Amino acid sequence: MEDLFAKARNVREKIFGKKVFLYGFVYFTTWCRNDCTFCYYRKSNEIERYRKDPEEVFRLSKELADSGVHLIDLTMGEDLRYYSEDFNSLVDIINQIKSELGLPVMISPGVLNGDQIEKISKSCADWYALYQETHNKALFEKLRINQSYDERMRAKLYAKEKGMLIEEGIMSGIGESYEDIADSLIEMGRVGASQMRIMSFVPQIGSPMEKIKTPDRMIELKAIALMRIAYPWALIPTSLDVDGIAGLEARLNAGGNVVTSIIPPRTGLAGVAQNSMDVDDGGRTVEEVKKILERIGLEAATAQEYKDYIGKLKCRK
Ligand code: SAM
Ligand code: MD0
Ligand code: SF4
Repeated sequence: MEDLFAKARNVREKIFGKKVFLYGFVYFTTWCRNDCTFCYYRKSNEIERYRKDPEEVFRLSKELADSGVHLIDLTMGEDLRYYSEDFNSLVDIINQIKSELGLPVMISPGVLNGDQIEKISKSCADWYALYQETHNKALFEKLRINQSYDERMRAKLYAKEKGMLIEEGIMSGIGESYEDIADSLIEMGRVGASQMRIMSFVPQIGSPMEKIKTPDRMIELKAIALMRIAYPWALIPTSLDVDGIAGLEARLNAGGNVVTSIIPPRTGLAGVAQNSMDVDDGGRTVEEVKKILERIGLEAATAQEYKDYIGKLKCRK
């Protein structure tokens, strides 16, 4: 395993040197029309929810930008309020972040239709993140119940056709086989994902998968290393949303190069897989991440270096 991780770090070093990118995470509405079996925010779960207004979304994004992140990831449950207003306020907020903060934007809105994707791509959002979770269709149907595998895939491919970069992702510990993971690694390349991720499943209180055990982290780490070796140029997240700040070092040592799910403390914002871990005590901040980067001989890139890199990714599509 150590040889595998060392090889992955070596491949990363050739392309990215010591530089690591940092993403701010703004989960701006936790209302959702779907019932994904693995998710805390599924509509059947009786939990406290919030919906942040546009002024607050901007204020939180600015706080993240000021703290030094390189991108703002605007994430939402499939909140019907946004569908009914045809995503106008999301488009406004993307424009405001791009023009006033000067940072690239990722949106993670769930499945959108063609018109909605066109509208968002015209707003110049850089990334569309939409994870299949698995590329085994039978398993997908058990997890994302009453959702269409093909529709989800089509949305992602259409966003790419419209000029956006796309992120694809899977989970480990959801009933997949090793062969399924291998298929997914191939598929993530085939669909043309510029960013690709794996996250270990974390059981959620009140959900149908509450009693399923969280998987051995070695599966996630091996998959990170294999993605790095197979796709040297890829952006590969090391998410703070699975094991918090304590899990960062191992994921970076496996070859990841983007720290995601940086969340400003004490603002009422939640994570997804870990809705509160390390949030309010300031564990998921640029400051804490930089301490770890320094300890293992890596460093945060600059915002300009990030923009230059995604410029190159757009050309290689
Ligand atoms: N609602 C949108 C959607 O589902 O595409 C946007 C949210 S999306 C970023 C949430 C992602 O977090 C899921 O696609 C899944 O990969 C991950 N996730 C959700 N619940 C999780 C859990 N319990 N454990 C690990 N990852 C989880
Ligand atoms: C993360 N909590 O990066 C976020 C989320 C959505 N694009 C990403 C899963 O871990
Ligand atoms: Fe909704 Fe996304 Fe959670 Fe599924 S994963 S229930 S679509 S927030």
